Amino acid sequence: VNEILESIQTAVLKGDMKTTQDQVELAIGSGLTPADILHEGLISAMTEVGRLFEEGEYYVPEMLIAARAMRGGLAILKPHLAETDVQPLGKIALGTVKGDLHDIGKNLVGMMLEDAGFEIVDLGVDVTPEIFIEAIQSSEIDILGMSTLLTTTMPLMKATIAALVDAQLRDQVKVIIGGAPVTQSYADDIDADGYAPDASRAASLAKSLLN
Ligand code: B1M
Repeated sequence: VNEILESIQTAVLKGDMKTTQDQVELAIGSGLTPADILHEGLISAMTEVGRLFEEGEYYVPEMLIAARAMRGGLAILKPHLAETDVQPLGKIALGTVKGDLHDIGKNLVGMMLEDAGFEIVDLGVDVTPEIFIEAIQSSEIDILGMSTLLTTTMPLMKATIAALVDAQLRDQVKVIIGGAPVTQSYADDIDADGYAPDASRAASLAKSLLN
């Protein structure tokens, strides 16, 4: 791995936001692609954080400061991830489901969707089915996007789709889902319209669903 990417990883692992941001700037200046900086620098560091947590070497506070550093790095990278200017394609309400506070992946998906030309209504984290429904009722949402990182909160995706059916809103929106434990077969099981394994594929999925 490139030296700068390695120092990005180290900085995120240490939870050192300042160095993460400096190294991301340096990486951009050195001509590394934003996609490489994102995947091989920032995201791979978070994967390592997850591994260290599983092994009991990191605890929640270490995960939190690593997440903070990652978000700091993402903020620097964001303008560089933008694709070419495109017409607004539609409106997407995005949230992490009830019981789940993870938002780095969701935010990244939001950024990519925005860059792909969608308008994003970010509902935040710990979003109940009722809040998703209110969002659809209060503005013209084309796509509802749900994220979750916890196996224990995956059923909330199914519950939200059931609530949409009950509120007779299911036909008004496309539903897309994602997050580390989510799979295409889970999306099929709960009658979601689509699943994407990462942020850039979430953007192409959203485009294809509205075409
Ligand atoms: Co938590 N955590 N965490 N955590 N955390 C995981 C998810 C875990 C896998 C760690 C582990 O054990 N290895 C584990 C879940 C185990 C499981 O359920 N199977 C876990 C746990 C257990 C917990 C707590 C329960 C810990 C505790 O308190 N005992 C707790 C839960 C709190 C809660 O939510 N109620 C908890 C807390 C936290 C922090 C708050 C400390 C922090 C989150 C900070 C934040 O988000 N603001 C945190 C972090 C940072 C992680 C890890 C290390 C990193 C997650 C991340 O940001 N990844 C994570 C381990 C890991 O994933 N390696 C872990 C980077 C991000 C870019 O990837 O989110 O997967 P990801 O998003 C991707 C794709 O999934 C996809 O695109 C994104 C970009 O490409 N995607 C979508 C995501 N959403 C999408 C939506 C779409 C489409 C694609 O369409 C709408």
